[in-house]
Amino acid sequence: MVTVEELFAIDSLLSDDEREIRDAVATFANQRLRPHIADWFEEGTFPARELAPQLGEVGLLGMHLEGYGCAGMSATMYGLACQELEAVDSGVRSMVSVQGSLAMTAIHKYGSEEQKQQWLPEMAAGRALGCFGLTEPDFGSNPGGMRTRAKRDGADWVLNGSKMWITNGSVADVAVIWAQTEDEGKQVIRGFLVPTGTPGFSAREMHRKLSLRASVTAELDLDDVRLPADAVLPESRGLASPLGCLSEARFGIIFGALGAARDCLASTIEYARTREVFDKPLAGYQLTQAKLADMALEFGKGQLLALHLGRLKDRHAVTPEQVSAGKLNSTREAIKIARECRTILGANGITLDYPVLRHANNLESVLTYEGTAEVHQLVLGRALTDANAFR
Ligand code: TGC
Ligand code: FAD
Repeated sequence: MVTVEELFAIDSLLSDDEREIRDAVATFANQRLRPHIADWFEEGTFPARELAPQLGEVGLLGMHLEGYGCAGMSATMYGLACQELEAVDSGVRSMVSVQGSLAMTAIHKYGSEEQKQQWLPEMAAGRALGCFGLTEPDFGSNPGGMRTRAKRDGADWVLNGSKMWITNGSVADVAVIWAQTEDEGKQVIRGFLVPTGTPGFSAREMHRKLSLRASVTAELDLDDVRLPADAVLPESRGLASPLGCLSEARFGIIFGALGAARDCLASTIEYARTREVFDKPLAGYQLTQAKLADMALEFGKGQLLALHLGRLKDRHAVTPEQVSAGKLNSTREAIKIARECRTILGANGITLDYPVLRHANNLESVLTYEGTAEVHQLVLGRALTDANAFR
């Protein structure tokens, strides 16, 4: 018997260092997170602040960034780490993605030296948490239409607006807020670092989620939030700035979503081998085997694509369209795998005793955030035809 990873000899494509990092993250995730995840999901809680220093100690926060206390690992290593975290739960990977790929990356790419020195070492250690406020109630897929405004008042900036669906929003110390500014008479989107204790900033945790329950999601309100001149990320200019951060987080999801799929497959195969129906194990029926074979094939193809994109990214040669292709493929196939696995588990599949429906429900969010599946189809369609079908 082989695992789905052994079937495709995935380990043979990794270096010793890559396997070592992956295994260390898997050990951490299985020992510290997996025993609690079903309870966190059921309760709709995630102890982000308690876990952050532990994730920081393992080097998982801003793992792919250089300097400022960050681990400076390769893109492929970061992807493999995301996969092990998401094999436990998409909420865990989400917390790490938002901290490292979004909030820290925004500061690393577009911040001043003072901003980097102030925030990055604390965030890498998990002593400070960040969030990334791009989406608004009326502007999700089309963030370029955002209504949040930052206006000059003397040397200060004054921010007004609201953000929605913001991961880590109500537990963050600093919010990276994207806002429209007036620059020489032209509207330009820029990023601002908003310490969450600033008067006029408020965050309200969102409840009643049926997906990503082990993750903090919040609405943010900015009501005349007055910030000093140096709160702006000086190198941020235009929608390309937040989108540049999204490319980093989307890359992590290419690997991550396959971790959830792999976990579904592993628990389903184990179940099918022991569950007896009509007097023999479910695994011995052709219909079950056809399902497992097709799912394993999609997992393997997705994993090979993820590694190919990781290698391209490590050579600084990956394009946003290639990242879109990977994000679309991994999330779409992972959710199909999770739902198909659920059928094999029968009624047991609808409980939290097995990870399968939890993963499937989480993957609804993963399919939607960081660009919906349709947005990535349109990105690929535009690249293939030169025709923009967004508008
Ligand atoms: P468009 O004209 O296509 O682009 C505007 C400028 O941005 C550049 N660009 C990119 N740069 C870097 N990386 C990318 N992926 C980029 N995509 C585009 C582009 O070259 C252009 O640059 P310039 O210099 O010419 O100005 O803009 P558009 O308004 O037509 O929109 C394109 C579209 C729809 C693809 C984009 O708006 C989009 O990606 N929408 C989806 C929004 C999204 O993904 N939101 C995610 C919010 S964060 C989140 O969900 C966190 S979830 C938690 C977790 O990660 O776990
Ligand atoms: P909409 O944009 O309203 O889309 C609705 C439907 O219309 C989708 O099917 C979409 O594909 C489709 N659609 C949109 N445009 C087109 C088009 N041109 N042609 C055809 N179909 C189209 N955002 C942040 O900024 N920071 C975060 O930390 C964050 N965390 C999140 C956490 C969770 C759990 C979730 C669920 C979301 C999070 N988001 C975050 C928001 C997320 O990025 C958005 O939900 C996503 O970008 C989609 O926006 P929307 O929900 O407004 O959907």
